[in-house]
Amino acid sequence: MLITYNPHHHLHQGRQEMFRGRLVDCHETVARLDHVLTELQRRVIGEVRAADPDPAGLDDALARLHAPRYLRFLERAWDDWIALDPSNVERDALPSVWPAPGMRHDVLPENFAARMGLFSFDAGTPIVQGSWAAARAGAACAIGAARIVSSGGERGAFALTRPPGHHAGADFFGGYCFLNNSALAAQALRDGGAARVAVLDVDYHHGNGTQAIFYERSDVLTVSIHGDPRTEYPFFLGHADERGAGAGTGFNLNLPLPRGTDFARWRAALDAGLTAIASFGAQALVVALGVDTFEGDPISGFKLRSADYDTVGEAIAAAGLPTVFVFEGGYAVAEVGINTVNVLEGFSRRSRSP
Ligand code: Q9C
Ligand code: ZN
Repeated sequence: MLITYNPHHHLHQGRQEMFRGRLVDCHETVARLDHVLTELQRRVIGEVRAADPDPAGLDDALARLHAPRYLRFLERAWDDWIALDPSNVERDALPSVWPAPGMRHDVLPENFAARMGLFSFDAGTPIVQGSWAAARAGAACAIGAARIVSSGGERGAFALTRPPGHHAGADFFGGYCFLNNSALAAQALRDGGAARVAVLDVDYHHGNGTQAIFYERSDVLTVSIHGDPRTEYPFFLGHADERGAGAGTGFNLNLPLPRGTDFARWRAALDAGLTAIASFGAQALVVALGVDTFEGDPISGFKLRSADYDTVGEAIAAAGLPTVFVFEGGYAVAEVGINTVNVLEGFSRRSRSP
């Protein structure tokens, strides 16, 4: 399989996120991706290549799924933040005010703090000077991986990128995410000729952004296995009764599991998800690959062990679909590389001898 990484990921390096009334060090760090790259050099799974950060048609592809005014906001956010006060260069931009339901979302505020709130849903996702450049190149990485799989060049590809994407919606950031890399990869597979594409989100947290983007569409099935939103982030989406709307009714599947879930129970949910993907008749698959389901993850609550990830990769390969893996969460920094590469190794082995 082909591995492409975002060569600009290090430009996004948030300092602090809001947690229980204080600012704490960001969990979503440059080291996460670096550990995966190091592991990929130690255990060769396939060719590792820097992604083209600015391929043809990138901005059009972003505007297919994201609102133009949101993209303009992200592109200019850092300059607007510095314009408020030049000394802001030493501080991350974080939102602190949001429009509640019933308040106006249609009027674009002139005030920067208000725009930050309009386009976000948490105070855990700092914007820094390089956030836009890193996020845009990351989206390019995911789209590029999908284009390679579409062209039949590879059965599997891995877009190794950060910041992650699955919490980002058409017009909001949050959950460490700005652009929805997994959704953009799914759309690129559609554009490449796959009539039906499935997104399988195995990150610990519900893929609320991806669900929202495709909620009324029948050509993309979204499946997410995650901590039950009654107790787990992102709290306000991800329940089992969310099945899609309009033309998309029946094309969203949520498989919430309680905090503390072990691999046997998680594996049963994976099988249910893969069964749904087979019944849907998917012609291509995107895996939103978060490894924050690991027992040692500092912000999550499932109990998967390192060896389990190999089994996960094998089960995904057994679906027999052209597959694009997109890197999402995983915060047990020392083990993120091993766990991620275990998935890819299981997938590759099973792909070669089905
Ligand atoms: N102190 C992804 O895994 N906040 N995002 C958790 C921890 C948000 C996770 C609070 C977690 C977002 C891509
Ligand atoms: Zn996560």
